Amino acid sequence: MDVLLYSTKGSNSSERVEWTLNFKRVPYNRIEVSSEELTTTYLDINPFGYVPSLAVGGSVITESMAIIEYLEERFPNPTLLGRDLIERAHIRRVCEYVNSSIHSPQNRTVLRFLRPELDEASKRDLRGEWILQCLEKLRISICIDSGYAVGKEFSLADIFVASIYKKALQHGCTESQFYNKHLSYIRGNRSVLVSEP
Ligand SMILES: N[C@@H](CCC(=O)N[C@@H](CS)C(=O)NCC(=O)O)C(=O)O
Repeated sequence: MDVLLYSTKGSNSSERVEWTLNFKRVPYNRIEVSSEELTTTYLDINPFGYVPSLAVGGSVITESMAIIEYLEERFPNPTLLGRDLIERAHIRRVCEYVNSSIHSPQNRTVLRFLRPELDEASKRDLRGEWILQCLEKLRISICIDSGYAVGKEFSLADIFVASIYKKALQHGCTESQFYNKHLSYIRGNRSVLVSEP
């Protein structure tokens, strides 16, 4: 089965999918989409103009959450969605918060539309501040039973949290002791470390 991942360098949503594919050891080819292609030819693949997209079995799946849920169901071992219903709900809660509440408002396209007056440096600062402010709220309800975000095993919650934290650092934010600790903890697991994009 051929799996193609459309991605761009530095894309946070694509990193989640890539990490999931690597962790589950699904072979795939990565196609780099240029910023020019994003607004032209790539619209034939994903009319939203966003990466990632996953081409598999003659279909194209878009939206990182939908892609990841597909991968979890298609390749259930090793699982990234916890061991019981409650754990799964908590993992999805964290993923949704990162995907919808943290990532979406700071998306480049959204800022370009809502804050066209800002220069690139100001947008970068704003994006970083927003991510860290939200992560601060998330902090109190994760890493309770272990160093992993939810429960005692590596899950999608860790992938979403670690990726968005690294994005804040790329925006020049001050490091957080809590999230540095989370990163070190998950990287202590070799399967996690070698699958990190
Ligand atoms: N909800 C989408 C968001 C995807 C998204 O925001 N992708 C960004 C990169 S991380 C993108 O393609 N941005 C292109 C642009 O803003 O022009 C998902 O989860 O897949």
